[in-house]
Amino acid sequence: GKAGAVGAEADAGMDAVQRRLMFDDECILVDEQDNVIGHESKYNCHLMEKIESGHALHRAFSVFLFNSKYELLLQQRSTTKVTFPLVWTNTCCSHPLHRESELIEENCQGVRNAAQRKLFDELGIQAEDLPVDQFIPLGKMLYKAPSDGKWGEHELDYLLFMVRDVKLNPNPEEVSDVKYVNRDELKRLIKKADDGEGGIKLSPWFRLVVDNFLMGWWDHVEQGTLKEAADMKTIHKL
Ligand code: DMA
Ligand code: MN
Repeated sequence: GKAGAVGAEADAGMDAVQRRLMFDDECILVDEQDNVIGHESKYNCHLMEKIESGHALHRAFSVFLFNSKYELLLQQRSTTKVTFPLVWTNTCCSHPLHRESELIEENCQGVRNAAQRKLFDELGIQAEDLPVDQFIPLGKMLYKAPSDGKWGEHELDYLLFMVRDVKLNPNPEEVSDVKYVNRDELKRLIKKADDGEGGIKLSPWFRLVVDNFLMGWWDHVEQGTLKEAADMKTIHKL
């Protein structure tokens, strides 16, 4: 049909690396209680049309990595990302895939394995620099966010924290820039984004974490009490 033709035309401009991920990555479909109900290509999971029909909710994760000065590592997404290009966001985000090692639910093992995989793919951090047992899962949030007309997100997002000094080697296919921020620097960045200054944009999911959880959890980062803040039972619908 006509819509299909327009869609195919739009896809013709898609970066080859990102296109491959869109079709190779098989995301985990969940219900609103985070029960696995199936799987679907990354491509289909991020089509606004599918999202609006309620058939694209999938499992995701967002990593917040702090250094030993308790600064948070941010990344700016590359210009070639299909969803949310060039926005500033938390350290690393992606999806556990529908494969045995990333479906393990006990102690969030599958999501931890996926996080280790993507921190290497996106930021070049070696797996031995990121022991999976050192990720601290703090919470789960459910959110929906449009990117542009065609693409968007509808995710059940596991929020993982880690405090660790690492060596970075960002992959330009994924990441256009990185920086560590302290709380004041983050507040300034948020103000710039709010004022539309310098073209700075923040991702909608990072903004939700900032507005609902981040400063309280940052206290726990500094006090070494992150585990006390964890609540993996509640699913925060934002
Ligand atoms: C998807 O991230 C996950 C969240 C929490 C937005 P992404 O678009 O960066 O996924 P990928 O890195 O797999 O393209
Ligand atoms: Mn997603």
